[in-house]
Amino acid sequence: MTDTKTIPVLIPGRMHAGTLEALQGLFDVRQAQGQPIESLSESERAGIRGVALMGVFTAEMMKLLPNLEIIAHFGVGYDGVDAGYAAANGIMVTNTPDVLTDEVADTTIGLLLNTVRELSRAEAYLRAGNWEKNGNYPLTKTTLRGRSVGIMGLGRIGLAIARRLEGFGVPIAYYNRSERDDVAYAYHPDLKSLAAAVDTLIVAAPGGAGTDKAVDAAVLAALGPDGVLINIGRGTVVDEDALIAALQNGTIRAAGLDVFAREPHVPQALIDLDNAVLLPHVASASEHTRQQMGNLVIQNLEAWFSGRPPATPVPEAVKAGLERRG
Ligand code: 8YV
Repeated sequence: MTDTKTIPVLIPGRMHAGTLEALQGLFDVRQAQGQPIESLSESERAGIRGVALMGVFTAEMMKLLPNLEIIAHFGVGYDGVDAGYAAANGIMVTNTPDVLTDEVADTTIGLLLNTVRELSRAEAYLRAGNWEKNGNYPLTKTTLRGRSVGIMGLGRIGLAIARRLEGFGVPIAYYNRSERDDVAYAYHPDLKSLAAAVDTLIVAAPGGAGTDKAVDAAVLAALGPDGVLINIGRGTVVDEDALIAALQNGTIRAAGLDVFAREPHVPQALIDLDNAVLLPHVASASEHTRQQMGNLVIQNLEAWFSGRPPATPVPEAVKAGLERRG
C-alpha cells in the first residue's frame, strides 16, 4: 500500500464531516476554510496534488494549482467543476454516481406524493391544532391517481425513479439526449412535446450549459393547468422566474422542489406560495448515503495516488484517456 500521508490534498470549502476526518488520516489535508485559493502561499499552492470538494471548482482555480492531478468531487452532479478544462489539462475528475441513486429516487417519490397530497401542509394543520378546532383537513385537489408522468433525464437516477413509479401504476414517458434501447417508456426527443403529453414532469437532469433554463415558460405552459413539476436535478435546469409566475397565475398547479437556482437562497416569492413544496437539497442527505459518497471520494483519491484507475472517473476524463496517473 502506497503511503499517501505526505500528499497534500486541498479541501477548499465545506466537506462531509466523516469524510473530512478520514481524509485527514490518509493525506496531508490543507483546508482553505472557505478562503479563496489565492490566500494560500505560492509554494503551498504548488504543493497541492489533489482536491476534494463539494460544489464549485473553476478553470481559474485549477490554474492556481500548477501540480494538481485529481479533483475528487463529492456528489454525482459535477456541473460546478470545469471538467472540460480539467480533461484538456490532464487533471482527473471523479464524482460519486450509483451510491446515491436509490436514496435520491426514494426522496423523489416522497416529494412527488407530498406535493400532490399536501402532506407537509396537512401535518402543519394538525400541529397548529386545526384538526380539533376546525375539523378535517380539506380534500386535496391533486392526487397521483390518473396522472401520467414524464421524466426529463433518464440516466441512473431517472431510471430508478421510473422503476419505482411503475409500482404506482402511472404511465411513464421520458425526454433524454438520446433514446434508450433498454426501456419501453415512450420517448420524446423534445422536452416541450414531453410536457404536452403528460401532466407531471420530474426533472432528473444534470445542470450545466446544456440544460440551463430548459424548463422555461413554454414548457410550463405545455404542462398545463393540472401540471405538477418536481425538480431533484439542478435548480439551473428550471427558469425559476418563469416557474414562480406559472405557480402564481395557475399556468401549472403545483411544484415540489429540492434544488434551486442560487442555493441556499430560495426566492421569497416561492416561499410565499401555498402550491410549492420546498426542500433544502436533501435528496441524498442521509447519514448512510453521504457516508457511501464519502467512501467513494476517498477510494478515488487513494486509487489515483497508488497508480490504480479511480473507480468513478467522469466521462470527460475517460474520453481524454486519463485512466490513471502518469
Ligand atoms: C450533493 C447532489 O452532493 O450528488 C449531487 O449531485 O446534488 C448532492 O448529493 C450534495 O449537496 C453535496 O454537495
